[in-house]
Amino acid sequence: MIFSKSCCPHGARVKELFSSLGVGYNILDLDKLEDGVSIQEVLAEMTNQKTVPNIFVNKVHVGGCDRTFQAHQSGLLQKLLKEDSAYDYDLIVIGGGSGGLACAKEAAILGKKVMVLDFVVPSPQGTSWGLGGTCVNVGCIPKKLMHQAALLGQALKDSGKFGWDCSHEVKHNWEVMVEAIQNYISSLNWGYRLSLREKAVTYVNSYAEFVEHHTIKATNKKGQETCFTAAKFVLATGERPRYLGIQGDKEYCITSDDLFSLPYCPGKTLVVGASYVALECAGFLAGLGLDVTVMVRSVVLRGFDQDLADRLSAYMEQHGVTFLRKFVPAQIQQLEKGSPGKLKVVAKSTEGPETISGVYNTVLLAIGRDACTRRLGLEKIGVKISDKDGKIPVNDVEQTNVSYVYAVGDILEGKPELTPVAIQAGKLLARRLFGASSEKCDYINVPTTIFTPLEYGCCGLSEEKAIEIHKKENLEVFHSFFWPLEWTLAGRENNTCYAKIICNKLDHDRVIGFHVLGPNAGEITQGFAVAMKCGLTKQLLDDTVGIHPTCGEVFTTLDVTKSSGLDITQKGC
Ligand code: FAD
Ligand code: NA7
Repeated sequence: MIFSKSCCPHGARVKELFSSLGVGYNILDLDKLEDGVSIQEVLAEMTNQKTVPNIFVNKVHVGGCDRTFQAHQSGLLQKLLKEDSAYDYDLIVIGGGSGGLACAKEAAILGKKVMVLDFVVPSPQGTSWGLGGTCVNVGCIPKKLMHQAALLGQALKDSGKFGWDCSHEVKHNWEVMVEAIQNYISSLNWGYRLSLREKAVTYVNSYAEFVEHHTIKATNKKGQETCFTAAKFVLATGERPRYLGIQGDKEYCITSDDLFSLPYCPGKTLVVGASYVALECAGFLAGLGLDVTVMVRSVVLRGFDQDLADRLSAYMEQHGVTFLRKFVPAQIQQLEKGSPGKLKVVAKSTEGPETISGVYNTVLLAIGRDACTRRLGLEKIGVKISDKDGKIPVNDVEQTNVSYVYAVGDILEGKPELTPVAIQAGKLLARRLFGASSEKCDYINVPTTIFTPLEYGCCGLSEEKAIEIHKKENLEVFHSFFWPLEWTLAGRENNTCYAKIICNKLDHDRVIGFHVLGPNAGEITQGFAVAMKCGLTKQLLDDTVGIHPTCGEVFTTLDVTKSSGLDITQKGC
């Protein structure tokens, strides 16, 4: 099927090519049709190609004139012409993490022939892992379990007041914790393989890169190469930790890729970076009793509500974590080898000539993550990536600028980097591609929680962002401290846990920002995120009867506005 225009010389070349191959074709000259312009618009939407000729063979979009000739040269066109499915697979997914697996499984459920390739390039420290991607192996799962280990330590401290006799020495054993966590992760890796097999998804443990249109080369651990073709591709390759690019960093520092399987206790640790991965790791390491310092380049938790970020870092500081603000490492030197060894870190101020140095057993870099898109051969097929950070721009149906290539998860430009987002996007993409669905992934009001010693849950806008979008005079902010009942008896501090909502006065006091700092913030935030999706207003919160005694009930009784300046400190219980 050739969509062209009567005067188009490229269309004429394609016609000649098909004639020379003895292939019959249909042609639609859009300039001769009344609705030609709208057909061209629809084609542009479907294929991301605005120009003609626009060629389809056996329902598969081939592209324009050049692409058709390239396909002819590579033999792909002949394959496409021969049979309905000229490709080895209907769908190849590159990356077996949260987004990739969800997409692959859903496509297989919808009856498609699917392949997933997943390959973990070992970290500079040599750490690698199994199927499942970041979340399962080196992200959410081990992180939350280590957070739990730290919370149990806190619970042990509290338990005396509840009558438990814990007077004998209680010690934490890093090796036991790591072994248990790694065993659990292995069971998840196995479960993923099994579920792919059950759904007849072909899993290949190889590194994938494009070599030409519709074709990837898969290279396994032994260096053996195999090529596979597919009608459609989904990129879900995720991100890997960034390094500082200074002397000694790759040699001596670890990242979150190494921490969760570290075979020895890291000891006195410097965490570089102040975003959520940094604070979470610093939080549980301190909770396990280690001496922890966080080196902050500018602000804590950039992009999050700074009011909550400050309260959170103040709490961590009061609970033993040292914050070195406005410093960046300049040099890392090894003083002693060992498990752990000793490292000297020289750091320079971001505000002046001052330098400082410190000795640590471990330096953990948590300074951001780079999208794994630069070694995928995307330039060979013309998929655009951002020059700045390698992220992939997609339209609202996760389609890249190359019509048969889609992308989901952490590699997307401007989207939240969270497991449930990647899963939702992957699943819905498969349903749109291969099912009857047109449902798109909703990236608005995605809730999240930072699992620091005092958890921080949020949904919607930070106060700063809300002011930027809606202007301060159109907002009402309600806030309150709260004192979890469990903390009272345990003698833990009042006026620390905090709740805040931001309401849009111009829209029925709609809740556009939800923030909570306290125990189980993730559990609390999840439910309120549903309410926000349903259009939660301040009135609806006031009309809701709370559950007593819980932390979440504070949101049903918020009556102090920030603008009133009234004191929110609590005097008693
Ligand atoms: P990934 O899960 O990273 O999967 C990508 C896979 O593709 C990897 O296995 C990779 O090795 C593979 N791959 C890459 N290139 C190729 C190639 N060329 N060929 C074959 N395979 C390839 N999110 C939350 O929602 N909650 C949390 O609590 C949370 N905690 C986190 C804690 C940490 C320390 C980190 C680092 C992340 C955390 N995240 C959390 C984020 C979450 O892990 C990611 O958002 C999620 O894993 C992204 O999924 P993905 O499918 O985009 O990529
Ligand atoms: P982020 O969210 O990109 O944050 C990076 C942090 O590291 C942030 O505090 C940065 O400070 C700091 N940073 C960045 N570069 C440096 C250098 N060179 N020196 C010192 N400090 C630096 O990364 P995360 O790893 O926390 O999380 C990335 C995603 O992974 C996240 O969205 C999760 O979904 C999982 P800045 O504020 O820029 O000054």
